[in-house]
Amino acid sequence: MLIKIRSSADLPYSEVTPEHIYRSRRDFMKTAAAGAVGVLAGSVIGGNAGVLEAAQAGQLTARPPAKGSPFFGDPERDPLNTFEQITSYNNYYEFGTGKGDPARNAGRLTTKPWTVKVDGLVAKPGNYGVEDLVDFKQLEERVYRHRCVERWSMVIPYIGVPLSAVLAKVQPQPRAKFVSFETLVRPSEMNGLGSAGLQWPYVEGLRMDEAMHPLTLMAVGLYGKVLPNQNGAPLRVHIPWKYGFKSGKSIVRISLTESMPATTWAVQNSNEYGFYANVNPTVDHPRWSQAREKRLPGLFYDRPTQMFNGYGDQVASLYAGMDLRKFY
Ligand SMILES: Nc1nc2c(c(=O)[nH]1)N[C@H]1C(S)=C(S)[C@@H](COP(=O)(O)O)O[C@H]1N2
Ligand SMILES: [Mo]
Repeated sequence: MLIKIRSSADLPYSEVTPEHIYRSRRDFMKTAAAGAVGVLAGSVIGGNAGVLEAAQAGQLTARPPAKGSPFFGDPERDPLNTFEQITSYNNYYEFGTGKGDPARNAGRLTTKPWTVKVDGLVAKPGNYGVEDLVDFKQLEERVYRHRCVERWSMVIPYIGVPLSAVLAKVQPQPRAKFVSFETLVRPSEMNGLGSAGLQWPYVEGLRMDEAMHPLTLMAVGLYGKVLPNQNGAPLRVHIPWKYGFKSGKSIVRISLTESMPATTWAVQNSNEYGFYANVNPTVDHPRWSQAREKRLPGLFYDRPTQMFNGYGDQVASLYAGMDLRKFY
């Protein structure tokens, strides 16, 4: 069944980086948290001044996270990385394996129009435009820690919707136990396909309860701006308690299945991490310890890695009874 293919040509876009908006908002929150300008924070921040300003500048608008929620993060412990850092140090092997390669090479990627094929165990399979899957009037900001299996980490203010809201549109059948995300393979625009040593397409996936978890985000932007190509435009998932490789970029297919999908990294390096790949300081990579991490732009592995990347309160129950060493 074909639903509809709509062009993404009307996706909002702007070159302006509203980083100052985000920084001032969060600095403001810090002061507010200290009690100094609580009333002002309640009316101005709660009233979403930063997002309004961004809207006037032609940016994506999004509901900011409530202070104290897991979506807000901890500005003291986890200050935001800059837009420059987040968009110049990337893993996106389709554009090369160097950290600067995606920023250098992903500019040629065409993201409009964009079609996502939804298939498998869903009531509404079909080809969807981005705006058919993501309600741009319901965007939320989520400040998430991002932890790569290589031990570097960042703090990123993503914009998106819960993946559960995307799945609600296509209606998984009760038999669906897993969801997988296949990402773009387009040799005419991707220069790194031949040299990365990976099999394409890049496929990652989640168990259904992981996919439906409120932390799991379908991201379409960051820093209030449409997602830069090197970060996975026009849409990528982000699962903040898992190693970064689980968060596939530039998604072109979403499949619902009864059996566990074969995912790129589990197939590629079956001796390293399995399907779940939850951040776990006690399970080392075969070639390095995961006990510590390097928070960019720092140079040293001086931060203790947090179990589930610090999101254990929210997600540990998903894995009750599972063998941590075997599956994480
Ligand atoms: N399609 C695709 N998705 C991908 C990757 C990739 O190489 N190709 N790299 C993964 C890895 S290893 C990480 S750490 C994150 C990096 O996301 P970022 O560059 O936006 O921070 O993307 C993940 N998603
Ligand atoms: Mo990664």
